[in-house]
Amino acid sequence: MTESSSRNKWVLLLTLTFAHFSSISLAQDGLVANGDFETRPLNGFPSEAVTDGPVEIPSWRSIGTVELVASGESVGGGMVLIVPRGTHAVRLGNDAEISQELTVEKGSSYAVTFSAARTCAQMESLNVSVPPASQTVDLQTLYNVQGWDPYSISFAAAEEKVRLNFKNPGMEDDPECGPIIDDIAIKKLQVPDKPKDNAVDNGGFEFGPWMFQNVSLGVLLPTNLDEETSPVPGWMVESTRAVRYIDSNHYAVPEGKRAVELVSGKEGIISQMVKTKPEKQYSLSFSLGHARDKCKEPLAVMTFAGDQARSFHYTPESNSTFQVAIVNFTARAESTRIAFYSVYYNTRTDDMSSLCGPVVDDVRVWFSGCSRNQVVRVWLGIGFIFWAYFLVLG
Ligand SMILES: *[C@@H]1O[C@H](CO)[C@@H](O)[C@H](O)[C@H]1NC(C)=O
Ligand SMILES: *[C@@H]1O[C@H](CO)[C@@H](O)[C@H](O)[C@H]1NC(C)=O
Ligand SMILES: *[C@@H]1O[C@H](CO)[C@@H](O)[C@H](O)[C@H]1NC(C)=O
Ligand SMILES: *[C@@H]1O[C@H](CO)[C@@H](O)[C@H](O)[C@H]1NC(C)=O
Ligand SMILES: [Ca+2]
Repeated sequence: MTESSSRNKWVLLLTLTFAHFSSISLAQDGLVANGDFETRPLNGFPSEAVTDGPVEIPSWRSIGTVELVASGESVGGGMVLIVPRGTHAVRLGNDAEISQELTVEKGSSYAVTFSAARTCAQMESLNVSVPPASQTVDLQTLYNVQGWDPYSISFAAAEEKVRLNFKNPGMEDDPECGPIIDDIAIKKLQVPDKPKDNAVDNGGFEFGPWMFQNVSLGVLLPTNLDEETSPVPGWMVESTRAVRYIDSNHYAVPEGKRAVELVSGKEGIISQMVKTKPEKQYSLSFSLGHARDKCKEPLAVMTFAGDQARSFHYTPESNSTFQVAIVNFTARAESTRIAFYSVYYNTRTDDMSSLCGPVVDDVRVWFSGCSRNQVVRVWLGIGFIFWAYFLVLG
């Protein structure tokens, strides 16, 4: 008795110690170490001009020309640098890269959120990698007039120690060009519960990447083409441009706290493969909304499901910011692709250039083939139980 209880104590102590250590070392949701580049380097920020020579960026390892830049600085051509948030950010020169090792949970998936701006008019891109996974994020399109945007990509952790790497693959003539990055955060992705009455995973978009409370630009989701490691579990972004992940702190969201805004016309498609039975009838419903971000109407969404392709125009009742759209379709296979894109290329009425579009949320697919018969069967069943109960009591 005493022996086993003292052993239990040891087990408890060991467990607590282990939990303590693992909670210290595992990457927490939110900014990574010095993810906002505001930690002062040992020999000061370059803008303070205390010393010459290379500046070590705390918590990061860099290769090539990686510069800490400050807001208000200007580069060649009199262009003023844009620093997404706070005072400092980094600029990656030709072929330069910056990386940080993270301790993560092996087998889990993570989303990385970062802010990026391009400096020159040329095409700029970023290669974001957590080897062996890598993704090139195109910075050519300006999605809003502020000149920068938060983006998110995701990876599945194959090891406990992974290296998060940002590289500028570009080779521009002007060495002062190259993307600026800032505000790098990580979030462990939860696996959403499989809903019973809905074949769509994460249909309300509530599971997704880290979003900064203070940032009102949403988070752009670039093409991922891989449902397994999407920053918005279950969903894929197809086609060449991004869609915007939005929060209810800054946008009108039909359901819960998160939704997507289709900001890239036909070039930003969000889709999911749902399990179906061939030749059966299903219904797809979703909320079609306006983000209340001064987006100029008309707004419309093209919807694909099984044998159906239909467009819906945003025409809400009275003062609602969304409406519910329904498509009935017949499945043709064991899985059916459902997909959405914006029919129009919309911009905001105030600046005429920030990209915006219709909001999609609360996506549901359910078997509707013989709903009437099912209802009758349920009532017959209840009646039978009722009578059986009486017979037993009697
Ligand atoms: C991105 O970087 C990773 C790691 O450095 C590399 O393996 C991958 O080939 C690069 N991808 C592109 C498109 O340059
Ligand atoms: C939000 O902004 C305020 C003031 O600009 C700042 O003090 C605060 O740290 C920011 N919060 C986050 C979560 O970034
Ligand atoms: C519309 O808004 C008005 C005033 O805000 C409110 O009184 C009314 O109930 C709303 N109507 C609907 C249908 O929500
Ligand atoms: C979809 O099918 C249901 C019956 O399963 C029917 O009640 C409904 O009117 C149909 N909706 C549309 C838009 O065709
Ligand atoms: Ca939602």
